[in-house]
Amino acid sequence: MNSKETGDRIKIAVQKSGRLTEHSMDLLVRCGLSYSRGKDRLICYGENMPIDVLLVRDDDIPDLVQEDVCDLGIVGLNIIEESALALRADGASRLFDQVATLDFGQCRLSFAVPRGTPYRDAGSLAGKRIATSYPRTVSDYLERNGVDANVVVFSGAVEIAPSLGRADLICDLVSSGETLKAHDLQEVATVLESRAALIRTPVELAPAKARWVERLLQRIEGVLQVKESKYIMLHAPRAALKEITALLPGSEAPTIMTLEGTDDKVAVHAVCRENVFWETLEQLKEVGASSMLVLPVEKMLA
Ligand code: PRT
Ligand code: ZN
Repeated sequence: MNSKETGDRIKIAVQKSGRLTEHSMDLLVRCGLSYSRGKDRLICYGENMPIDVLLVRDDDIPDLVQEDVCDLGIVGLNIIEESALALRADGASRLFDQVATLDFGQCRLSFAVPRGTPYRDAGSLAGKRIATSYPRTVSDYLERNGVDANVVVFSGAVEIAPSLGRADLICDLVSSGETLKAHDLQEVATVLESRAALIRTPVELAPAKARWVERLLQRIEGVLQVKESKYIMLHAPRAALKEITALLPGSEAPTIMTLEGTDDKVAVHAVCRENVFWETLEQLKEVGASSMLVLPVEKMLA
């Protein structure tokens, strides 16, 4: 086991309890991390890698990374953008680096008006009271569009602001749109498309730590690629090779092997970086492929 001297270990800030928690921990486990939880349940100690996970509120993650309390953090782009604007406004000389976007936590920060309220473009926001938990991102959007409006800060339950008479419209996170619908609100414009992302400290890491961060980043990239990837094997007439390889979704340079005892047929093996659907197999069959096998990919390292 690695030493648990905190200085040598990588600290990753992850949301303690919320929409990103399970996905974030699952990602780290897929990267090979096994861990035990500390007594206070606020730290997960990596057992097979020098990596510990600090469980915190998502809003605190950018600051923890920017201040180099944590080396890495997993948090939504919505929070990253709001924090970056705050840090810049405070004159911070260094932010944090965004090193990867991840495949969970997808949502968008959108304006929504009470159903039936006319809305044409950003100009329609002029003079309006806008309730939001993202005041800096919204103000920045208004400024970029040359619109003057009043931003009213709500820390939660933003969607009830119009019915309480506290705002004319809202700017909040939307994923399925059900919450807006339930409050008779209509999405009219998107300010930011968001998903979870990995950020890292602006401070240079000690070489041993830097190597582990690099390894982790490579593994994350592998995990993201693997989810959609398939390994396909088939037999193909040599004459149809061009057509067949063109049909393989997202594959680079397939391996072509001769088949014992035939001159006109070859075996094709390829990694497809996209899902392989029945329709693709049917099209492959039409141009002469046979003996097709599609297998899931478990791990991938470029
Ligand atoms: O306690 P802590 O501060 O850590 O958690 P939190 O309550 O601030 O965050 P949490 O767990 O709700 O969300 C964490 C992150 O998940 C957000 O910062 C986003 O990056 C991402 N995310 C993805 C979402 C949503 N989808 C989402 N739908 N965050 C919030 N919502 C809310 C939204 O605010 C609205 O109330 O869900 C409602 C809308 O959902 P739909 O499906 O009805 O449109
Ligand atoms: Zn939060």
